[in-house]
Amino acid sequence: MRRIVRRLGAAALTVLTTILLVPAPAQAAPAGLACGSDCWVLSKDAICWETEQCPIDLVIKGKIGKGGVAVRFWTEDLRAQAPDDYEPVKEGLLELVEGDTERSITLRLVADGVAERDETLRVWLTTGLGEPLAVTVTILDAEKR
Ligand SMILES: [Ca+2]
Repeated sequence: MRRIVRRLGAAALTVLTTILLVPAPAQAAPAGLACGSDCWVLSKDAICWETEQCPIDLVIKGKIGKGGVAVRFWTEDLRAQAPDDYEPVKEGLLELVEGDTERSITLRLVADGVAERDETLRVWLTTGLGEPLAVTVTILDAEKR
């Protein structure tokens, strides 16, 4: 009897250890921006070469209402600095219309011809519903290419 209890204890400990050691999935679920009562704009972080324009892809899940939804967006410097590394956006506007499933926002990056570290900036999006959505954009230095 005692052996069974001990074995059960060991099994329980193994299960517990597994639960504790398996890390929570970081960014497994894409971040979402509410665009209606049954509508979400999903996005992933973007990575682009500095010599390119940088598309930020948005996927729309659910239903956009008849009047459409205005998504306002703006950029924020992180290590990347506007306007040296990219063209800043202060008041961007993307109008989602009924039936949209995929849209994108394009950032213009600035190639400087100088070797530097990869740099990041942030793009904020809001519909005025719920929390704004932050997308991180990584700019890869083309001199390392
Ligand atoms: Ca560069």
